[in-house]
Amino acid sequence: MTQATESPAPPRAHGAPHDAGWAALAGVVAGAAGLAIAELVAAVVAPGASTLFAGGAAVIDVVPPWLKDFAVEAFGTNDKAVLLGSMGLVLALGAALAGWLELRRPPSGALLIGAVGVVGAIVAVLRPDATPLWALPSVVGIGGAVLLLRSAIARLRPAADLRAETGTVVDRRGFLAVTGIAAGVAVLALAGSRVLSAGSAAVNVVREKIRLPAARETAPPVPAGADLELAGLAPYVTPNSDFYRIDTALRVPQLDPADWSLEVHGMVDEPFTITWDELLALPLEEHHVTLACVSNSVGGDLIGNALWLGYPIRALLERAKPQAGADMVLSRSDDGFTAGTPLDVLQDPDRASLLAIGMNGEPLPVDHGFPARLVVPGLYGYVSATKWVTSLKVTTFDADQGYWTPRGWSALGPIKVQSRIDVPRESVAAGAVTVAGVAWAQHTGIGRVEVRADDGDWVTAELAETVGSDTWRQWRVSLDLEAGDHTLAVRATDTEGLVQTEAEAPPAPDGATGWHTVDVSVG
Ligand SMILES: Nc1nc2c(c(=O)[nH]1)N[C@H]1C(S)=C(S)[C@@H](COP(=O)(O)O)O[C@H]1N2
Ligand SMILES: [Mo]
Repeated sequence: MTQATESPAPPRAHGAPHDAGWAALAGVVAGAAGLAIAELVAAVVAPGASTLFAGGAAVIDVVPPWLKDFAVEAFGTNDKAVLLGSMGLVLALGAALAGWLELRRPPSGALLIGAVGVVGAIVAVLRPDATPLWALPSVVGIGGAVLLLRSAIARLRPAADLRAETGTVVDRRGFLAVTGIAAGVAVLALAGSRVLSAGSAAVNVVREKIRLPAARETAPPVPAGADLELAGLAPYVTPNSDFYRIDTALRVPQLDPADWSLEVHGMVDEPFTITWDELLALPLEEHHVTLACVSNSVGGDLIGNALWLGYPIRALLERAKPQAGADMVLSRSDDGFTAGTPLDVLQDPDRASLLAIGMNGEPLPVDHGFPARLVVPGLYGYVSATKWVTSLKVTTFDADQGYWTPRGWSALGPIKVQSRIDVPRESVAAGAVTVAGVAWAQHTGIGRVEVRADDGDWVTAELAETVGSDTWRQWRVSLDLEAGDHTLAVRATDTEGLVQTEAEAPPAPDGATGWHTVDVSVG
């Protein structure tokens, strides 16, 4: 024998580097099994209580306005998928680290995973709609992950010790078996939770069966000239499937109208609760209203126009009889979201503020607040448009705050006059170029839209028809453009003469300002 083959393997106190990789893998598999078990328990106990969703919801709640702004701007309505994806990545890295730690220094890996479980349980119990039972998914799931991890790594460790003495690996098979079982648990638990939560699809079945009553007061028909029907120009009425969606709900509330009710209470003489059937029996109204998000950046698309069917909030308040001193209505969603709306705006007889149940001729889509939401012309959604609404509390701005106010957004959110160029967006042929878009100043109305190329003179655009001041308005103008690069700019003026400001402001705290510009190459 040669010298080389005779020398024993160098002694190792801990797992070989090779085992570190296996340990990390076991960490990830055990972690995945734990989260899947938590999903399964949550599907039985309370869907919102899953470690992932409660954790994600908590992250959303603590996100500062600039980050929310950034997320909405960068990912638009995919912001939730991005959030869950990044959480998954962080958790996977943490679980891999836990596996490695457990091999090096037991039980530190198990403690790390356990800590995640404790945080998950605390965060779930602190959700606005939680009960103490909401701790269960994290406790059971992460408990399972800890057991699986300890059991798997324990089988790697003797192997490492033995190798130090003999150079052989003995329990790789046991390790693989435990890790395989953990992977199986993950898959089965996830599948089980999917099957159980398929019950939530039931709300779609209920929704499909609903036939909404006709409005007592129907909306005026949309004038033929309201929609210029140009390719690339946002249609006057936004189809439900294209309507922007913004909310803090990682899991959309699944409310059966049979169990839904709206409580009107607080500083009122006659508090009452109204059920779905009672609401449907009331004289309903239809109104076209353009909803806009405060997070919309200049030129952005977090805005849409729909025909809403509902009952006037004003009438609900009349019945409840607000007391002197009240100046706000705090509306609350089933998922805990709240909006603070000035009481006088909701009582205004000339403003069509609705408790809406219909959107463009169908029941509200689940994502847009089924079975009932608020729609208030002229205010950004975050201070008015509560979806899945279950409570209206008459109160004061001193005593209560809507969800976004302590997070850095203004307590009051009137929509600012704005305009957007939809066409052209890139390149056009030289000559007469049609420039078109939308402009909005809800509840005041658009009086004029002007467009200019580069530093040229402002040219007044032709305004399309509109059903009224509560919706956006399309506009169009023909500009003579020579070949070359040009910057088009638009500015709107409301019917009271207020000109859209050129001063640029970000969405936070009360809505973006500035002129929308588009760079086009003309050839
Ligand atoms: N329950 C609930 N309602 C909510 C929100 C929310 O986060 N939760 N977001 C509000 C905001 S910020 C906006 S802009 C509108 C958007 O309504 P949409 O998703 O139907 O377009 O809903 C409002 N209602
Ligand atoms: Mo919003």
